[in-house]
Amino acid sequence: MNSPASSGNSAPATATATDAEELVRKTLADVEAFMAPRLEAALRFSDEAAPRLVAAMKHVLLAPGKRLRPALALEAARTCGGTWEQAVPAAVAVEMIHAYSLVHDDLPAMDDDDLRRGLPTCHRAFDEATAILCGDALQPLAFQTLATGFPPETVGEACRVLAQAAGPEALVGGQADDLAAERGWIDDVTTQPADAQVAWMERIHRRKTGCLFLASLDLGCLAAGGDATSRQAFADYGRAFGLAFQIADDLLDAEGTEASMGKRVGKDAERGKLTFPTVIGNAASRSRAEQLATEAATALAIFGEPAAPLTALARWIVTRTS
Ligand code: GRG
Repeated sequence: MNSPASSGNSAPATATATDAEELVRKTLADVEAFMAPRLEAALRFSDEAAPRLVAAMKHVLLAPGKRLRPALALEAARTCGGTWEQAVPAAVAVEMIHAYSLVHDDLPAMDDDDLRRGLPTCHRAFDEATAILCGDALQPLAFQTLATGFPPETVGEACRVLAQAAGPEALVGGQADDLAAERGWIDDVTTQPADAQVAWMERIHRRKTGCLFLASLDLGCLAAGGDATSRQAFADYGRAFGLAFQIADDLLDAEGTEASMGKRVGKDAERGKLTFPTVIGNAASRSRAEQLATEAATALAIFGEPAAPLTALARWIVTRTS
């Protein structure tokens, strides 16, 4: 299967909410079926790779995640006229960076979690040192995947895009500031006015979560030879998508169950952490997330019908239950 187009995955222009949900369900199921053998293939090594390390990498990378970042990369490629196959290195690489960040985030030194994707976290299933090394190994492997899979004309830009999204101004910087606030290493943000608290949260999440969504879309677009206008449209979609995702994640942490989420919930409240629901309330959070989903959909209007799965996905991330 090259793309969902070949499996009839498209929605009529007048799609109802149920049609849109069905489209997302089918798209994510297609993405999982498409990605599973490719992720597995990406973890085949010579016997120079340590068996316990490889087992840990398989435990985290092949665990049942939603594959949102691969879905964004694959669908961005298809939406701007390419195929899923062209975006495989991008999709595999972003899932590797995401998986590493989850492994390190779950470590005792950070969030200290026991459950991830419905399975014991890496340091629980193996041990702390192996979990650190597992994250360490997934990072360079992501860049090796891009370096091997992208054509010479775009490989440099692809590596730059991912490095920036995973680096100190993005994923790691957002995580570091989040930790600094939680540990009291910086001034207490919770004493500031509500709009300053919202601006703080948006700045954290834009870097910690949003940048990797943006990179997934950008790499998919780049892989398909998308032009500057397409890249800008995906950037606008991605910015709104990322924030909508985070607000929904905060709502799920407040309202979801461990069984449906496959991870511990209620952590934010337990730690007195700033979240959109605690600062602006559940109803305002939900309506902001819905408004962002609309903004995301609008950004992709230039693509017309081919953007239907990404448009539906932006709506689904705010109504999801896991
Ligand atoms: C350790 C450098 C470093 C960064 C960690 C990813 C991350 C940054 C922290 C995870 C903590 C967290 C719950 C963040 C909220 C958003 C998020 C990334 C949720 C997990 O992503 P999903 O829902 O997960 O796409 P699956 O498992 O479905 O892939």
